Amino acid sequence: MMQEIEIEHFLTAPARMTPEAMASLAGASFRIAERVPEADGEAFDWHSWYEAWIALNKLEAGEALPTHLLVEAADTFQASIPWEQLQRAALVHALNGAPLKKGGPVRLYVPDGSSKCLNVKSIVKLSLVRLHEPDQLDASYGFKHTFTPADLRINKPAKG
Ligand SMILES: Nc1nc2c(c(=O)[nH]1)N[C@H]1C(S)=C(S)[C@@H](COP(=O)(O)O)O[C@H]1N2
Ligand SMILES: [Mo]
Repeated sequence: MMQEIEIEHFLTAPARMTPEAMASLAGASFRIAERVPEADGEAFDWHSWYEAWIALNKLEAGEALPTHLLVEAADTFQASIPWEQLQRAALVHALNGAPLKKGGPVRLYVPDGSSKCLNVKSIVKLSLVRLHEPDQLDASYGFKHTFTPADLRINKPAKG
């Protein structure tokens, strides 16, 4: 079964889309090498997708404008990207007409991004958010800290 990407926007209910559905909503596909020479695969433009998605959800572009895109990957890597850095961003969804084997179901490239580390692979969730705290405004990335209930019990200081 085709893997779905979770999509959240601060004004809508969470939704899910396959890479194919996202690409067809965005319209035109192009070779990612046109924007990132060393990269390979078929991509669609982030803003083409976003504008079509806004229309589909009957949102008014102005009031729906996010400040950041939060990207979460299958390996718990995640990135928070300021909207202005997404100018030429694109999502790779296929390689030679087939779903991505490596870095799939979709991989983000951010040619205008402040770091190559923002090129998140194996995306499972995209959240379109509004962030306002000064310490949240810059781009950031890294592995999410995840603690199981068992870890928390072990790490809890002993009473005494
Ligand atoms: N899912 C996921 N995406 C990721 C990473 C990761 O660890 N997991 N590393 C990031 C970092 S730190 C870099 S520098 C680039 C490396 O991309 P490359 O393997 O195409 O060189 O991928 C980014 N995307
Ligand atoms: Mo990196």
